[in-house]
Amino acid sequence: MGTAPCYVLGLDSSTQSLKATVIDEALNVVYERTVNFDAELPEFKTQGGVHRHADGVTVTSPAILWVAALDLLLAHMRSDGAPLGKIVAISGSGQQHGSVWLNARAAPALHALHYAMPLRTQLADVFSVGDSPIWMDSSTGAQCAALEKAMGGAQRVAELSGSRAYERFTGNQIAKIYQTEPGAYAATARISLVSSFVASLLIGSVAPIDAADGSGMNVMDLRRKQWDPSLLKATAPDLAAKLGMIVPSHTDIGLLHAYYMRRYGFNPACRVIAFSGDNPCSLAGLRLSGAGDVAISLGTSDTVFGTLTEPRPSAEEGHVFASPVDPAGYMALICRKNGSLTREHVRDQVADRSWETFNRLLAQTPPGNHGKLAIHVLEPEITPAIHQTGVFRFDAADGAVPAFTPAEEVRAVVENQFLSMRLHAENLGIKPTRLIATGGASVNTALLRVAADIFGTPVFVAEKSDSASLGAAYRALHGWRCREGGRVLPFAIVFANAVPFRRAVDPDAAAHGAYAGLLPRLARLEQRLVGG
Ligand code: XUL
Repeated sequence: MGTAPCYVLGLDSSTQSLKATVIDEALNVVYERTVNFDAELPEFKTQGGVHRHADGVTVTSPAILWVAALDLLLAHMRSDGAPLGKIVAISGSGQQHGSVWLNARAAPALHALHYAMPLRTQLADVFSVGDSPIWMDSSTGAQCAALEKAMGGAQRVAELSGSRAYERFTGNQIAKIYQTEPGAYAATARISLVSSFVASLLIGSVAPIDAADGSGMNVMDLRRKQWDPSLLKATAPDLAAKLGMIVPSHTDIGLLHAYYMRRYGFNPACRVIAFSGDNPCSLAGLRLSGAGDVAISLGTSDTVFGTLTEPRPSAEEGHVFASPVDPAGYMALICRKNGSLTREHVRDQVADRSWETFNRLLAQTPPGNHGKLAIHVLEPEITPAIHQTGVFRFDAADGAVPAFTPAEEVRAVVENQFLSMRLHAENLGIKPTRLIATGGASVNTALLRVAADIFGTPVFVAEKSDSASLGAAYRALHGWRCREGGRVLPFAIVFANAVPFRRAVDPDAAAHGAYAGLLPRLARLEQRLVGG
């Protein structure tokens, strides 16, 4: 990057917060700062960054919250003395699937941003739907069924788009809004993803959607990386124009708008690289290097993902997305909605709200929990597709039981999560030889030990547990280097000198053996609950 010190910025717009990570050319993190939505923007009255609606299945976030959070974060950065004037490129990560609905006022308002007024004032009236549906929403069962019917079945939708119809996928959310709020749909000029929306704020025009995040919509042809006309037609009318272009994830999408130079002191030459989804950005941040390297991300959602060369999407479960780092590659992903919040719920119920107590209780029971299994469904689950909420506990003979001891309960929730991840990852052809753990809960070695024993592989951890935001910064560097080089460079050049991951836990062979019999049992028990 030349001789003067230069930096790149990764912005991570997650469900609960907006985070900035600034790295230097040697990949050192030189600055980090997070705005927590509930705590720092209480006027939006979110819980965990979202509004859960009374029907139990609709989950939204106010789009203007993300606008307000960006100004707040940048103001913090400026007063912290972050090196804003030396940032040469910005990229970002967004929670996947969420949609931002823009009316005809949006494009001119973005273009005309004036540094003397906050974004939220200037963009207050640019939304045709103010409450953005997000990934936790599971209210579109009817639209999913209709899409699969119109296309000739779930396998056809999966073959084309990489996933069968999923409730949180943006196309099905779009179909619902078209059907239930036709006036709002008609008043919509553009529909962005959370990722491309935050990018739009930066460049001052409606940003294109990148192919990796576009794969989470059920309307993109996964192989051609273009909107598929038949999927669009089965979703809502006039959709192609509302969605705009799809670009490769490393694309330079424009210069940072003058608003940010005048208001915050950013570099006038700062470029913006296409934003992508949080799981694709995590894949970049974890530098997954081909067969056998599989990531487990333990955050609000728990996800398992790895790279793929040949997409084989399944009508049963899981997703195939375009790769965010290799225009010819793919990634496979499984998402479980009952992740950290569920672990925290059990901690609060039986472990005195303390992770220390939680881990001590976990150590009191043996791997396999004497055959006791539980399926915690505090939120309607994505994988497996269990809609009825509750905690379903079973004894060693598969009989339903009302309660476990605290030690059994703690082990049951953790073992269920990792057993289910392994079961569904195997169904999708993901077979790790090493796991790389990330996300907030990846700092808990007791949890990682259970993961190592269940998968039978060592677990590695990155120095930073937040790979989405770091991955966004790596992608900024990659996109910037591709632009400077005038061609697509291999992503690996970015992290050639990165610090290797730390081997955190090795599997115990006897413990691994104890889990062999539990997998088919869990598969049967899940099937009893699926669809209900
Ligand atoms: C992935 C998914 C979640 C969100 C979390 O398909 O729905 O992991 O991306 O932000």
